[in-house]
Amino acid sequence: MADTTVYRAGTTAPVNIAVVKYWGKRDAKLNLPTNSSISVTLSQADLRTLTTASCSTAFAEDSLTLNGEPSDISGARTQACFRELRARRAALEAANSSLPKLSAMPLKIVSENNFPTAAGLASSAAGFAALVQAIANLYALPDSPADLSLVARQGSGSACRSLFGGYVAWRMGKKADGSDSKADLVAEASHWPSMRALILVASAAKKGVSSTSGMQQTVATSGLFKERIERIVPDNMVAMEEAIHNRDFEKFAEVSMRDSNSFHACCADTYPPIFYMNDVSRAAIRAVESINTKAGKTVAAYTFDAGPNCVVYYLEENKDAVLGAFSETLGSTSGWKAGVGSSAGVLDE
Ligand code: 2P0
Repeated sequence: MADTTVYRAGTTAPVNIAVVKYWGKRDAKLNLPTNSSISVTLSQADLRTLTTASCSTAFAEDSLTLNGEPSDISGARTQACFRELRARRAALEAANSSLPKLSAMPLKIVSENNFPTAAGLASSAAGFAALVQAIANLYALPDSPADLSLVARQGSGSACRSLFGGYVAWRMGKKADGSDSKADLVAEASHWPSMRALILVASAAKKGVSSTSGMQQTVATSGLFKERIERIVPDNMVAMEEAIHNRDFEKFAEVSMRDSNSFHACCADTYPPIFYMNDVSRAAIRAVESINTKAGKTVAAYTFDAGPNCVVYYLEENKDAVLGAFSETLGSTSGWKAGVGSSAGVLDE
């Protein structure tokens, strides 16, 4: 009788928010960036994707269910992840004939976010990181998080950073095949445990210009962007790593805010221009500036991705000054508070 066993494994993966931003691809097919980036991984207690991967000869075809809805898997990025992971499993099976041939079975992936996908909170980063880690667990791959980051990167660039917790760098690499464009750990979350993130939802609407197409337009048309990738980001990478190593919040904050401003300036310099921030976003910037002025030092840092929502980094010891000010000025804006957390957690194997 045919073996119709269902093999299953699950995992969770966290959201990450960049403090030196990825914006621009030098190779769109392999998802190779024009610059390196650094992010902070948020606590999974607050924001995470939970994914279960199973495979069986009883399944008709590969499938993905996202927040209860069937999702298209025919896209080149999802296909690249499936193909890479199957090839790694097939190599194990070739070396050990007693292993079940999971690589030949259809995959069923079920994925859920514990936050609204529509809120524009880097869901593709947690989503692809969880998908890759769940299948790697199912296939019992020996690959390290850095090895798996090469696969997750092909799903979504920022996903490669969600395979690690804490403070994470994605090194752009130099090779044309992308084999050196992967993530590594700058510091564990425990290195700087008082770091917190406040997420202010300025709009839960889906963003107007997707990151993938927005960054392509910036690369093609912005003159400012050249300055960003040649000078600004390399300097910010060095300064940010130093700030993290030294737990220097003032430096961390200044580089975060300057890098976010530089990224959004390049968006405005794109032709036609791209605007991700709105009036609520700009009010959040002014609120952060007034908190810092009142404190007499930098205790809060804003950063914005490809949408209007604001992430404010602060240290636990300054929470009253930061959270108090936001509830006064932006009383009606919804948000989350998050700690800095660990990376993909294995649920079962
Ligand atoms: C980042 N963003 O570093 C930057 C900051 C948005 C602004 O990574 O095309 O969804 O899937 O590789 O990863 C958003 O880009 O783009 C992003 P793809 P992705 O977090």
